[in-house]
Amino acid sequence: MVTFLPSRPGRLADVPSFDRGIGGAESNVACVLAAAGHSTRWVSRVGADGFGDHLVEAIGGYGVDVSHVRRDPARPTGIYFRTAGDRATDAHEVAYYRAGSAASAMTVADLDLEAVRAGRVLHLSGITPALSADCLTLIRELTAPRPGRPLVSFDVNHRPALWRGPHGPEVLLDLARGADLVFVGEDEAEEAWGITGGPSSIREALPEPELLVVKQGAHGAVAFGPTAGSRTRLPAGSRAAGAMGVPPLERSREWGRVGAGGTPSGGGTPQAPGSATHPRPAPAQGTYEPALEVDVVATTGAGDAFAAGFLSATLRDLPLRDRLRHGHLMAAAALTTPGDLAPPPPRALADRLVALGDTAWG
Ligand code: KDG
Repeated sequence: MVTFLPSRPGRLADVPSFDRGIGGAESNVACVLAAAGHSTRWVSRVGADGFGDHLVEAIGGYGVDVSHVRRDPARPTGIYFRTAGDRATDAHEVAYYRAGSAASAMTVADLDLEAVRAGRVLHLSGITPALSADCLTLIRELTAPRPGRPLVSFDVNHRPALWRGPHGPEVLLDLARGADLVFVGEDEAEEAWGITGGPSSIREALPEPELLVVKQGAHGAVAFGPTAGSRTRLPAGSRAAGAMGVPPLERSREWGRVGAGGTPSGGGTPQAPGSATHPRPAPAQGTYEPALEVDVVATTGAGDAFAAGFLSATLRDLPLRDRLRHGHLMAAAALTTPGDLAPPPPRALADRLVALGDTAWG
């Protein structure tokens, strides 16, 4: 979607002019991944209008394959306006103009699903199913079990303003259960699903995905790797598939660090599942990494950048801790620009920053 960024702070009613930018959660992820050197494709639907031209050209300009984006002559491209966030609370206003937009008319029948499923990772968000009943059906189809499907990544992206139809955000929990990798904010889990009690409670409610990342805003993020009961549905032969298991020793050590940082938990030494001497391991254990401290200009797009950094590191088989660090690095770049997108640090620099170690990150 096209985004309009305010020329100055203030209420929507008072801002006199806006600058055009590009946004949309999934295309943001595709752009950051492309800028980080990955081959990406964005599959969507935009109007046959000037805004649609702009999106296709700008997103294509990042190196994203836009050849499967459909143009809809009957419906407009979705747009939205937002105000600058309050520095302390990040409270801002958003005005969506996307009801009846081209993207809201996407259906299972008219998207090229082969093109959608062609990559090693398929990234979806909880925004699309909120757009229309057809879009909800589409995301249900893409998160349904299917042999040989790509790693399905799902960012919950709860947008309260969009849930106006018969369904509420509780459907996002079902959709998340069908994914292999889920990103969710601790605040989103509470607002959308009423889950309180932090990352472990969210993991308890969502044990199915192989990987779960719980974001804690400016504090950091916790990643949960495979548990005894989780499915393994990663594509055979994929480099990413081999990377999903995190050595128990590392998880144990990392969990100790979380405890030291103030998130109390049992933890303990993980044991082999199922045997008499080794009862099933304790429920999910997480790997915590603190976020980077930056002077925030705007938070929009930071979650997408975080997801892109985590996915980039996942595609490169890096350990969970480094995936989180790559996520935080990309998010820091997005947080320090007014628009949704910021050029990510070059890969070699990102790798060096991630390797700096606990002193730099603690
Ligand atoms: O994550 C950033 C997005 O929220 C923004 O670009 C707009 O996709 C968007 C939405 O629907 O909120």
